[in-house]
Order: sequence, then C-alpha cells, then structure tokens
Amino acid sequence: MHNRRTAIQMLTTAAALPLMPCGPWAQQGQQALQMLPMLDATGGGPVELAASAGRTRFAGGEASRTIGYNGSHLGPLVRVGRGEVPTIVENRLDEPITTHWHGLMVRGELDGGPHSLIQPGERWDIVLPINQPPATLWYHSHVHGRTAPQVYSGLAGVLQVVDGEDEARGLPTSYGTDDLTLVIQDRRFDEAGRLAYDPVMPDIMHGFSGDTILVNGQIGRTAAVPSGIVRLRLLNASNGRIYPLSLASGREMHLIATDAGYLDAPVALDTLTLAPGERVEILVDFSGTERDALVSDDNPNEGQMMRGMMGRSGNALGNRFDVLPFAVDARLDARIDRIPDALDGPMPDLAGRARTTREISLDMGMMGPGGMGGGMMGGGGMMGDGMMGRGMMRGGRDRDSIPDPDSDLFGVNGQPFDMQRLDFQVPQGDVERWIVTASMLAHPFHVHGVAFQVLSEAGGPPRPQNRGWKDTVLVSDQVELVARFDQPASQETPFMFHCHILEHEDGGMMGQFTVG
Ligand SMILES: [Cu+2]
Repeated sequence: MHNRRTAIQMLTTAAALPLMPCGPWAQQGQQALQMLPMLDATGGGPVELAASAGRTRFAGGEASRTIGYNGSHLGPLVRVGRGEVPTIVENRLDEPITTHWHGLMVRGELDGGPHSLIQPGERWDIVLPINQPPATLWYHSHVHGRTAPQVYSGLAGVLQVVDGEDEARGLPTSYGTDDLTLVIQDRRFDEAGRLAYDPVMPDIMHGFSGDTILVNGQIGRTAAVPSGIVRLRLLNASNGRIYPLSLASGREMHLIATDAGYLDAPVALDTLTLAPGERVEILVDFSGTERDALVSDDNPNEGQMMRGMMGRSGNALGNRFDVLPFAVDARLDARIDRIPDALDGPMPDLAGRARTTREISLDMGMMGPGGMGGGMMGGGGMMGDGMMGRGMMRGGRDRDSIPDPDSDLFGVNGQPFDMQRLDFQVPQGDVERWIVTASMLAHPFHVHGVAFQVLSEAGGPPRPQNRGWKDTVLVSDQVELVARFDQPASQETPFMFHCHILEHEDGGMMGQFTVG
C-alpha cells in the first residue's frame, strides 16, 4: 500500500544506495522510466490536444483525479519544425483553461495567456507560425487564479522546436535511448496515495512543494541509459520548487542549451539550478559506470531562515535527494562518443542597444491595493496583524480560491495583477533593458513573447547557465535583462510577465504589456 511514508522511504533508500557495480538494470527489479508519448508534428501537423479529466494511479496508491492533454495526466511531447502548424486545443473539462506555449515566439493572440480562455466544450483553433531556433519549450494552462491547481493536476506538456540538424551538430537524437526529455515535478499524496493539493499559508508563501518527486508523471522510476553520452532535456514543471541539481557521482553536466536554444559551445558544470519554468539541455557521459543519479539539494527558498519566518511547508525532502536514478544498460546504443567542441547557437548580443529602461519589482506581503508599505519585512513583522488580519488564511481550504487573487499578497511594482489594467506598452521592434528586483525570496521571472539576454545578476556577470538565450530567469536579488520585442500583442491579448512560482503568479505577481 502506497502512502506518503513509503514514497519518502523509496526516495531516501534510493539516495542512500552506494554507486556500486551491479548487473543490468532490468535484473534489479527497478521499473524503467517512460518518456512522454511523442506527438510528431514536424511534418506540418496538425497538433491536436484535448484537455480532459481522468484518473491516475501513482505508484500503487488509490486512483487520483487528474487532468491532462490527450490522456489522464500531463500531455504529449509535441515536436514541431519551422513553418505553419495548424493547432487545435479542445477543452473537455468543466472549467475554463488556456494553453500557453511557454517560450514560443508568437503574437499575443496565439500565446495562450489568461485572456485566451477556452471555455468547457470549446475548441481553440489556430495556426502556430514556428520561426525560431531549436529549443525545448513547454505548454501549460495559464488561467489567472487557476494556473497552480491546473498545472499541479497535470495540465502541462513539452513542446520541442527541432530543425533536423542535430546529427550534424553531433548531438544524441534517439528519443528515449540517448535523448531523454525529463519533466521534473514534486507532489504531495494523501494517506491513500492520492494526489493532494491543499496549500496553507506557508505553501503559498514558498510556493507549493511536495515530498515526492515525479519524473514524466512517474514515481520511483529508474532511467535506463547507454554506456556513453546521453542528452538530458530537463524541464522544471513544479509549482514552486527550485532544484540545485548535480550528478551523485560528481560527473560533469555539459550544458548545451538554455530555455530558448543552443549555446555556442558546451559548458561543463558541476551543479546547475533549475527554477520553475526553466529548461536546460545537458550531456552526461555515463561510460565507465553502472549507476548514477540526478540529485537535488534543498529548495533555496525554503532554507532554515525562511522556514523559521514563514513556517514549515509540506516539503520533507530536505537536502540531497534523488530526482532520477540512472542504470547503465550496455545493450543500449549511444550515438555519440565525444562532447562536441562547438554548437551553432548564436549567443545573445543585445547589450548596449536598449532605448528604454524599466524597473520591475516582484513584491511579496502587500498590505492592500497600491500600498506596499515597504513589504512584509519593513511593515512591522510578517506574522503580525497586518498580514494575517487581511484574510490571507482564507485561501487555505477552498480549492477555488487558492491563492485568493484578492488578497493582495503578491504584486509587481506595488500592484497585484489586474486583467483590466495594462502595465505598459512596448513599441514593436524596440530593445528594452529591464531591471528586475526580487523581494524576500528568489522568484523565477518569465516574460511572454520574447527571448532575453541576462546582462547581470546581483550586480555581477550572469552565472554560466544564464549566459544563453532565456525566457525565464531566477531572480534572487536583482537581474538586468535585455530583449527585443518583435512579436506584437494587442490589449485584447497582451503579453504577461510574472513569477513562475505558480502560487505567486495566481496570487498577483504578474503584469501585462502590449507590443505594437
Ligand atoms: Cu515568486
């Protein structure tokens, strides 16, 4: 019988396993990780996605109520190439959804933001013009106030733009063998093993985190890999958890792509931090070993100080837990045997071209409409009457009001998100420099409709993982970014900019702008 305790045991047991030589993975009774089913639209489509409700049994527990695209939980890996791709999203749920193509460079009316609601029983019939370099993107619902519960329940999938040149680049290309796409999420389960989403105040403040890791919607699986170089395309589709990732063996991770595409050359890293909404592609050489594991350290937003101030959340994983164990299977083929020296991803070069500078603060602990009062830290104590007295606890039980969009807990530049308020207008084709400042926690900042360059982090040069093209960047202190706004967006369907901790986004840490 599965329950939360066995899930934790499974994880800690796996984490404690020594990296000792052992036989082929299949003989060890481990269950093999499955890839998402692929919807290959590289021939031109159409892409057909139907959001529907279903029941999913996670690791032997009772069936959970889940939602997914073309299945009961999560969605397919959709692959597209350059050109016009007819796309239909059908909503078979009993609540409105949207489908946002996170990282896709398309105009506002195709972006799938909160204004593009698909009502129950309706279809969103569009043509996506794909015109950008190869990249691992994703798609998910983006209904204001409902993104967190909908994504948590499964309304997300992977979108890859490909150009058929990866073999020429010297990169692994065999999906599920030496080219693995991994959707990383953390979840909670009740005593019966059913998926649970019951955020209380600390969860909303930190972002909801779970004590059980899911990869591609699966618990406790092991990925079989060849004895050679494997490409891992990682997506953090968690609601709130930030993963400081490394290999248990200390093997290097050769970073080849960030959110919006390839680097100009691989960069060897011991660790890299993946925040909600971010993607990376890495190469790992598994030759000369039998086992390894992708491991994570604790969520930096839930360190001891934050736990002391905000209370403990349901995050029981702590430091150094397994995200995904690997077992080498010598029968599998690895296509490449050396890390390429160079890739053809053009590095960003927008520095110095900005005509406009904007300052954006990601605010927590707002006391009322328009009234930041210095935030919670300066406002006479976080847990004082001000915060609790304004009904911030009221969202704690009712699924339909979590987090309460009216609670003014979160905002941008002192104001919570308002569907009816445009925050600013960007002239189409302009290059702008944005200085983004985080309050209290680290916030993954996502901008729709653009890929941007990170100019600086906390006043210094960006970390290596943030030197390629990005659409989401973790702002721990202050980040300076620059982007050219080529895609148009009208006031009917403006672009969003927001924190990708979904409880923060739903709670109002979001703004919107037009391009035209
Ligand atoms: Cu945030």
